Amino acid sequence: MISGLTAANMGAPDYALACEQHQGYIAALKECGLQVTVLPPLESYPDSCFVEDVALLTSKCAILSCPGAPSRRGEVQHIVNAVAQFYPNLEHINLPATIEAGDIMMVDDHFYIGLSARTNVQGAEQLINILGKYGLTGSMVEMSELLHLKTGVSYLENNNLLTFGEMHNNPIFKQFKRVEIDADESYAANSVWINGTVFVPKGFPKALKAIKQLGYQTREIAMSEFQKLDGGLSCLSLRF
Ligand code: CIR
Repeated sequence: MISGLTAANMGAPDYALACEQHQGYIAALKECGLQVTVLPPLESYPDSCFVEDVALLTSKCAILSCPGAPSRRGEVQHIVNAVAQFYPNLEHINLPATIEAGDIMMVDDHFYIGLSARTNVQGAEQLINILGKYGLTGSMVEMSELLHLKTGVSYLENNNLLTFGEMHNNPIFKQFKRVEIDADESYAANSVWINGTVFVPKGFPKALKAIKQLGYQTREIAMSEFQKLDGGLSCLSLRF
């Protein structure tokens, strides 16, 4: 990440506060009309709260990822049953392809796939092939500065994108209305549209104002402890 305040210099997360923030996140999703399945903790995989990275849930199928971080690969097998409850069509990404779904941004039936340190070209190619079987499409996005694609870009529906850093002037996004998030609020570039309300991490007033100016209802979500682990707001859930 390239903003001044990074996970590396924010200190260790407070576990009790992280649990409280996780409960707040779940409550906010429910209050916006979602049914929420909460998975049991996986103590042997400390990054497993970032469930977004291990699966891509589309309108037609679910695709289990193959994380680029070796320490996270074992998380995938633990989410299969939960995903299978909702999806008869389960697909898999297989090594040497790697992909983390934080690198995938859905815009209707199209999926932008960031080529990051975690997601390689083979991963993107396997994913695009799978999507094609279901009438969905994908395209690759070059990137060099961010952990995941959605660290720096979020689709808020209605052709609106939040962008940060290298994503702002990327020509692949030129057809969107792009709202640039300042470097000192870069963490808020990962905000999430939930049934018409945009969830924005708490504590980023310029980003919040810009999103309100787009005409959205907003809801601030306390995320400080997950930010310390490089986890964005979208990462804590799989939404479909
Ligand atoms: C990791 O490095 O994998 C976790 N500490 C953070 C993952 C955050 N996930 C995301 O941005 N989609």
